[in-house]
Amino acid sequence: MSNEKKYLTTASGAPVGDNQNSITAGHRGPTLIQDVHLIEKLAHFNRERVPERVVHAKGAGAHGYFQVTNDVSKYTKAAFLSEVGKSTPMFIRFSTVAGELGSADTVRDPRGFAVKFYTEEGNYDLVGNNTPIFFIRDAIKFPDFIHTQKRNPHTGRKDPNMVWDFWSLSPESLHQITYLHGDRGIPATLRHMNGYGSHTFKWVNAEGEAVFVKYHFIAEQGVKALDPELAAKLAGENPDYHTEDLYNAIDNGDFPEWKLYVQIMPVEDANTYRYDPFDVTKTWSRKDYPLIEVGRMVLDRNPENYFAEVEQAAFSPGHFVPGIEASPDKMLQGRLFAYSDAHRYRIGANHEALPINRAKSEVNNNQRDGQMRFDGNGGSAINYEPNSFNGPVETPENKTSPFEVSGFADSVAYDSDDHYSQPRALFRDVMDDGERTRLIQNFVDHLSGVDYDEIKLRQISLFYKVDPELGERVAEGLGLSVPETAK
Ligand code: HDE
Repeated sequence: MSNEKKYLTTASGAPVGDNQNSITAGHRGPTLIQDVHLIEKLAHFNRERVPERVVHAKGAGAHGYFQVTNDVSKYTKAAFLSEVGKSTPMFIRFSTVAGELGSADTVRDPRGFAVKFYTEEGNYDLVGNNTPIFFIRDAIKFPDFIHTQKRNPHTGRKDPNMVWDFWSLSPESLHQITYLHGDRGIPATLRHMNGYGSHTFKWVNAEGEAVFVKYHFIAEQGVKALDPELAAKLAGENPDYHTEDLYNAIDNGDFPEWKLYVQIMPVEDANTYRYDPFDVTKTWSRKDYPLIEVGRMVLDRNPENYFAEVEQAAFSPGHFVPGIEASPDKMLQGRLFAYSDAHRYRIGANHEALPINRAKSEVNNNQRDGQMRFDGNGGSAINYEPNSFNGPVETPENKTSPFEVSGFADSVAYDSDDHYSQPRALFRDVMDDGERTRLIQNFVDHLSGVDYDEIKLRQISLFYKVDPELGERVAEGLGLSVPETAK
């Protein structure tokens, strides 16, 4: 604690004479409206909350650095990846998905894994999860999907009927729900889980040559699950268990670390690969596209102020830097709009100027004014382009790389509906007997909350298509039989 004496003031800096007693007319008279200190305190208090994130509302953040450990400059011209040993400051926010601010950390849910790299070419945001895939693969379904994860509009309570009605009618969700109901669905801590970009992105090198990439952050601490019973107990006793663990680890100098790898796919493979590489419900086999090391991410500093740094952090998948670009993944495309739109609504038109979001490289543009413009607003500089007054100009070498498109504008479904082979491989080849048994129990526990056999049987039929053993064992656990139509 600093021992320098500080004095209370109003928000406008005037010294406060009495912070214990409102000003009243006489000893027992009514409070006077001229007690501007009282009025200011109560009025600001009413305005302390900004809208919470509509998803990923509960989160924990930390500062750190990213250091390049392998030369990937033949794939990307991104400056922060340009040489081994180069270090870039970053900020990460971990989060759950469905719960409101203040909800429990230790729930079965994907975890947000949002990284902001403050690079010399502006901020690069990699806004992923701790799962390499997602439930759906077209942005147009996202509001519907999230409605089923939130509260029933009639009862105001979470409702497994909505969750499983949607999932049993959306077979593309099978891979992610199998992953989610396995051991990785409730991480032991935020330190003991991997992170993924999930989508396919594009890297472009200095010669303009492109490749497709998928990102993998592999925890140096290893991956550990939390026992579901302990998780439920902690959800009641300490809803901030994961947040507390991360803070204490960093405070104690036990800095968590992840190795970043990428899978690289040549552009020409995209048309022939056995899975649509832009379908975020599918992974790329590491046998086909092995992991290539890129660097290491170390978290070594806790936020000073939770609201200023964690609540106001604004990540967007649209924050690219030269050498890193979007792929046609329809979920990614939708997110390119949604995130900054959410921030404009939540924390204002000038959210990028907030300290936690401000680029550490020079920001020059003609965006002016708007609420809370506290950063000088461009000073006396002109605010248009082209101009004759030496204003900032474009740099054509940083144009997005051109790519070919074909066909008609249309509402197009994905070509493939093989939603079974990848969860099958997860169930048969990745999980051992113990995890398979825990998976089936977790499915049975979750589906037991559903009131309609029609929904349960539809989901059992999908599990049966993944693997007859999975379908049979979940049906048995629910006291039902696999429908003949599924066999
Ligand atoms: Fe998000 N997502 N998302 N999401 N998401 C948000 O942004 C959205 C998706 C993820 O710590 C929102 O600031 C759409 C996939 C993380 O601040 C919102 C779609 C993945 C975070 C939003 C998706 C994510 C968010 C909520 C379907 C993993 C927290 C408020 C196209 C690859 C970031 C906000 C943080 C937050 C939109 C799907 C991860 C509403 C439209 C897939 C980690 O903008």
